[in-house]
Amino acid sequence: MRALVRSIPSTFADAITTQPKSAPIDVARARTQHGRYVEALAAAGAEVVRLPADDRFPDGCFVEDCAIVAKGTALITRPGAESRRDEVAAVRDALASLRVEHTAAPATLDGGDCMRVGGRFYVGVTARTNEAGITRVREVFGETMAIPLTDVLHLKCVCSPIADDAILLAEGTIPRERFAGLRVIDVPREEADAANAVAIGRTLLIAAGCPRTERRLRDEGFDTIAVDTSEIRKADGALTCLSVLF
Ligand code: CIR
Repeated sequence: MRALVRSIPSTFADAITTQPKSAPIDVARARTQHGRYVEALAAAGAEVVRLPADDRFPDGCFVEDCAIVAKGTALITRPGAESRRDEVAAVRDALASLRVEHTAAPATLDGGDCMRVGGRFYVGVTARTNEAGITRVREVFGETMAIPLTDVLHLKCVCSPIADDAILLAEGTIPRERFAGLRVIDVPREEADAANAVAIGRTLLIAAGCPRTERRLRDEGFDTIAVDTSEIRKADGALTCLSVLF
């Protein structure tokens, strides 16, 4: 498994965010945390492919939003935030060994809204991803379930796949019936950050500071690596958004 990542630009403090600006982003600290994230990917067994930062794109390290990869195909997205649209070019080039598909206006689509669990696709309808974006996912990958969301940036802020038939889901967010047929592992409200995990085989990168979820996942037979992304969270980022697995 390869993991595409992109370094943190020196303009990262200008990234889009809904967090209070009272605690400004410390770019050096974000870079240190990103470095540890990359180390964790490698420790979990991924071969890391790193794109250089581009200062024109403060949000460019969030590569997940630029491409959805499955079944040997990379669907290049059309990010919902206009300032992020041109981030996709470098990601497209990095994935050129796959079959490449594109997304055109009026569709908007962020990879953070797309969750693949085994062969199933769930896509959040959010401020970033519209119905035409979901139609595009369906055209390229087949059956896709739309999940309307409010008050959430991306679908994968509150849930993420950990196996071909199992997901983590933050308590009190999406009704679990939406995921009929899957094993749903609840993440307690006070550890909601842990709902966004990166699965590399049976190893999970999970947010640091979530001991209950970590214990639960170990009991389920997973290995876990806790990763601190406190500085990256100030730009509304989490763990999945920092890589594209292919
Ligand atoms: C944005 O608002 O687009 C970035 N600041 C955060 C993107 C996070 N991406 C993700 O969760 N997939």
